[in-house]
Amino acid sequence: TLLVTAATLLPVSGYAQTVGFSQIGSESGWRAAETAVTKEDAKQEGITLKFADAQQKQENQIKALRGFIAQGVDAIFLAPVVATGWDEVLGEAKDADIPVILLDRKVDAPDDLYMTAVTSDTVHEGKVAGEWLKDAVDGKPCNIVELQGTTGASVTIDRKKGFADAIDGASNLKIIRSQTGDFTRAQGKIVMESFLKAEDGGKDICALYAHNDDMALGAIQAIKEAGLKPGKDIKIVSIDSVPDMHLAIAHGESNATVELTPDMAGPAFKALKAYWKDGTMPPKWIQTKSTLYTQDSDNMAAYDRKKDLGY
Ligand code: GYE
Repeated sequence: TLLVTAATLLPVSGYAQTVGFSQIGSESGWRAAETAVTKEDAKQEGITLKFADAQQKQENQIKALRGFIAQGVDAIFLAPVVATGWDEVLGEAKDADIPVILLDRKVDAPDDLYMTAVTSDTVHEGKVAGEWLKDAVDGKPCNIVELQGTTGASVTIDRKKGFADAIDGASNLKIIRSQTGDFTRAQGKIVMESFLKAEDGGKDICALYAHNDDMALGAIQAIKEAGLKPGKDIKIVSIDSVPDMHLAIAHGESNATVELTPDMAGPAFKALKAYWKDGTMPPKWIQTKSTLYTQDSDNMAAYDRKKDLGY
């Protein structure tokens, strides 16, 4: 009925809306920044944010979502660690009339189970990385090692595919090893060490593609310890554009990174406010920008800008 609609849509003035945010964890600098920015955005908007850190586990995210539903929050933000296995709990949120907005990763679930997804074009990011490398090697033969993100995450699947598509048909480029480093610096280093060991101390490796900067930063450490020069002996391209990566690029120890904003919550709050005001539904995908930085870019300016953002 109209009455019910008005009650669900229009916040009574002076009544603070509450949003529950199920965050994956803090595996990367990018994610820590996303958490910080989301908390700040909520403050700016006068929205109460209930924050739950899932320590990388989907079961913890499902528990958090059920908790938010039981508490009767006005909306839920979900950064889904993996793509599958969400139908049931998203159905429960839907039955409780609580809109869910996905942040930074997508789910394999019918799209009526969530209001919108705020993400960058993660296939495109992989493509940009692959095209950068294709240009950089300029037809020369190049053996590539790949550090994948968390297994089963939409971003991992997409960034792998985008990169593979970009180098498809370039017979000089070959991915010789590909393994997950779980989006962390520590795992990036460990897996790169095993790649180096397996490939004659790294002599047969021409380039590294890492699905995020943190893994690349760990790998840089491993490459140095193996007595090679990261960014020179082994070209490096990754994704996120965290401050430490801008420093590494400025120092010639890495070559390129694709930037995505950690402010996924900004567009999400905007969509929610429009919905609460008059029922406006956002599109199913709100796309944020991706930009390539290389050694020719002003990396120190980017570094300073990020520090201002509170990275
Ligand atoms: O690139 C990576 C993080 O889902 C877009 O997750 C996000 C990715 C980000 O751990 O650093």
